[in-house]
Amino acid sequence: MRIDIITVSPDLIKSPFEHSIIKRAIDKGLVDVHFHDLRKYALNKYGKIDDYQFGGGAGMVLMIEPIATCIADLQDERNYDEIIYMTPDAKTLNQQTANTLSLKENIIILTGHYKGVDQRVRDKFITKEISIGDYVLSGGELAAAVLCDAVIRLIPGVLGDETSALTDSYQDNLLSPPVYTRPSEYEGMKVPDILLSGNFPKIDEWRADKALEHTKNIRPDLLENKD
Ligand code: 6GU
Repeated sequence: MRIDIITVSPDLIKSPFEHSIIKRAIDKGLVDVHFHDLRKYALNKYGKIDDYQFGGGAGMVLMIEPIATCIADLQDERNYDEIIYMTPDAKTLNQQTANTLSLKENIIILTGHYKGVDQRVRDKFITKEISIGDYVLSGGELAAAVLCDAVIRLIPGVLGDETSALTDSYQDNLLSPPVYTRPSEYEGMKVPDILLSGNFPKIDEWRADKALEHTKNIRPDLLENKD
């Protein structure tokens, strides 16, 4: 998979790609991530990429021409399956979306800033808009990093069996059951007997019960979408 990220702050977004599972995925050649500084596509030598909004109001808006030029340059090289815009005024990211995106070959991610991008960018180029939650960040860069992490770890070969994504919370619209490790007793707090029993069918049943109970308590909305 190849991911091209178009941003006004490449430095803000690079560091998560230099660590842990994502770095390993890049080193193994399972994903190729490229950063494109929007300012390099500026209209003039002063690096102009934004302007005041028509109709008045505070905040700068990213202009269409630099973004159009950057996307055109990328599309000259290859076809893209999705051109994604990170913005708080969109549907929120969930595991299903991450699963779907992890199967794509080439994607572009455009991150917003200031007041966002000229609506015509969205109308002309964007195939998918994603928010990461109901709160506002100062830019889409961290949101893009979150999306990339959620997607990249699902690419076949990135996680080993021991950390299989299939047992993740959310994979089946359930939150995870509790987990324990040694010691089996800490200051009178005991690990549930069932987990020490060696009875694996019973342990699976216990975990399924706990996952359901936890989900009912914390996120009952998830159960409404569950078949
Ligand atoms: Cl994608 N961008 C910004 N700026 N804020 C957000 C977001 C995205 N998702 C949640 N909040």
